[in-house]
Amino acid sequence: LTRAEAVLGVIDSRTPEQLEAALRQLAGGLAGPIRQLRERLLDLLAHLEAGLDFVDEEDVDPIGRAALTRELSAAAVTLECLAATLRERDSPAGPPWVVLTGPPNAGKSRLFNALLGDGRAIVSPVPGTTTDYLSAPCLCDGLTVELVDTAGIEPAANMIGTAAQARRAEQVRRADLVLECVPCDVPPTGPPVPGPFSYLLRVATKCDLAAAPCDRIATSAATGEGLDTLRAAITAALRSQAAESDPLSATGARCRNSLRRAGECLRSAGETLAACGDDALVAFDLRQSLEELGRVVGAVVTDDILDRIFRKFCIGK
Ligand SMILES: Nc1nc2c(ncn2[C@@H]2O[C@H](COP(=O)(O)OP(=O)(O)OP(=O)(O)O)[C@@H](O)[C@H]2O)c(=O)[nH]1
Ligand SMILES: [Mg+2]
Repeated sequence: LTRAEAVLGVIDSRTPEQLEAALRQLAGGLAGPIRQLRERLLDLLAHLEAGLDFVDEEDVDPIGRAALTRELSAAAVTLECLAATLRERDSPAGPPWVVLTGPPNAGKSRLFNALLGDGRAIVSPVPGTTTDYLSAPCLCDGLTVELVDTAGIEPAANMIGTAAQARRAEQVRRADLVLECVPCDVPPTGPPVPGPFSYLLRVATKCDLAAAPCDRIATSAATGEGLDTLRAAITAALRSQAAESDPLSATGARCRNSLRRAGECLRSAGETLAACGDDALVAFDLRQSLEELGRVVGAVVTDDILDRIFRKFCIGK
């Protein structure tokens, strides 16, 4: 299943990074190590089940406690490493870049401060206050983004202005998401920023001073109105962007969940073993764990395990 999805990933990839990720997955990626781990757990389960179901058979040697504990904890460690690899592979190079832009005096810097909850940017009624850009990590609805305040868009009057506009343009180019900030009583006039829809959010500022327009996200850095809505909109736009642009993200999420559940089952198996040592209960947890791993590599547990019991112990021959 992971390989089939990786083939789809190769076809769908739109950037060299996506192609590389898809090719890596196609070349084995996670499927290989997960299959190996699954093999070890299947062996373990075969031993346990054989001990439970075929106690009278002479060639069945029930697995010892110490060996079982050792195997379970080794498998749990391997699983943790796999999950860590997946987390690393899935996380992009850095936090999403969210850039405030708009005309001078629009209230960008005050909004920047309000979203961060501090006063690091200079705010003043004089247009052209911000020249260098400022950036800081900002927590939006559980997602950390890098929030960037920039100079207001205006024709450069001197060398400082030219440098400020160049820096602003560079930040907008680099942005994953642009917040176009315009006071709520002024219609946004600038040309729409190029890029996909989720690249731009239109924000109305200073909504405490005039009635809020309905087609923009209405905010007031003075009263705090609309800031939560803006935070939620930032997170939603970035999440929809990620889902659109990464054809492998669905596979990643699916694998992550299954690996997490498989790990939980193994931990539970270890705890059961330590608490009461009931093989049937340990086997139950192991089976659950295998089912989760099987989901990742697209295999069926029941047939596999039966096949192994009969192959290994020659029962019924
Ligand atoms: N009433 C009110 N005033 C605001 C609000 N946001 C900003 N202001 C005021 O508007 C003026 C400009 O605010 P800034 O945040 O410095 O504007 P800016 O967009 O960063 O301006 P430049 O850096 O010059 O491009 C300041 O006097 C702010 O106090 C708001 O939500 N409500
Ligand atoms: Mg400013």
